[in-house]
Amino acid sequence: MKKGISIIGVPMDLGQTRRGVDMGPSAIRYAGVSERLENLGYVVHDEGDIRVEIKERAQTDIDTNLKNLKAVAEGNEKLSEKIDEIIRLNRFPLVLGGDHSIAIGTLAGVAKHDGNLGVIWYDAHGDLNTAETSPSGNIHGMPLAVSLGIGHPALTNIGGYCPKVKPENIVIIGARSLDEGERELIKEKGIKVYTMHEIDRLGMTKIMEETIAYLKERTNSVHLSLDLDGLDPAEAPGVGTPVAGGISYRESHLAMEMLFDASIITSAEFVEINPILDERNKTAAVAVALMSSLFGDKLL
Ligand code: B3U
Ligand code: MN
Ligand code: MN
Repeated sequence: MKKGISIIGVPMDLGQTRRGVDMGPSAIRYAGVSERLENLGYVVHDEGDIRVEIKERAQTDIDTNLKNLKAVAEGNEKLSEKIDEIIRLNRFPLVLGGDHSIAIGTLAGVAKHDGNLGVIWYDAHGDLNTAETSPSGNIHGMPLAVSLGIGHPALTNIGGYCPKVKPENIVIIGARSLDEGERELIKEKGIKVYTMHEIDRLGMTKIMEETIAYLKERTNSVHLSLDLDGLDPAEAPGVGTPVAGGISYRESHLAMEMLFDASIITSAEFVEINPILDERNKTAAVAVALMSSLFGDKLL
């Protein structure tokens, strides 16, 4: 793994409707992210936050059902430029969300440097909706579709090119809430998905062995997009759309440790932490603990 890590906060709450997820970056910093990574021997550069419009000023666009489209697109454009700059400096981009709509900007910045990028989408949801299939109009339910080039052009063209990711280079882990249109897209595009059913049947060790082998075979760099609602709400309660029956804290640590051992991850983001809905910053602490495993913290 690269020795230099750049932390970028994205206080984005415009991709969904619950208040508080914009405070995620602050909560993760408070939980000690920089210190934890420095203690592992990394040089950590905290780049501060990307400027995102506040909800009170972000107007919902009239010609679309996509909520706050303009402001979400603007924030993501800035994020993609920042990510591009960090990769040019040969540092590892570690993005702190913010709602999951920020993956649009992260991937736009990262995929500019690798047209064959792999993606691990650790999430209860598929985030594969479009304006047509979305039950909510919330852009945080769409970033993976957008990265495949499917969706509103104001989003799919961020970074000045489209698409960002190939369907066969994506692995979704932890899915247990998929909308009808998302299921169809998964089948149509042949996206690899490990639902909770497969995790229960095969165990996390096998899931990660398969995921790593699959991505190693076809890609040279892999982005980890980790939505905290992939975990069980009992262990990560501070999320806007909790779904029961999720991945455990221990399974998640195991997954992160195996990713470190495989040395395939070249960028990462941790999203959807909502301190207002959290219990004493528990979910931010979980996120920092998982980051620490991803960057090589070992028990012995
Ligand atoms: N699939 C639903 C719900 C949802 C997606 N992502 C989250 N929730 N966090 C939607 O609105 O697209
Ligand atoms: Mn998500
Ligand atoms: Mn989710």
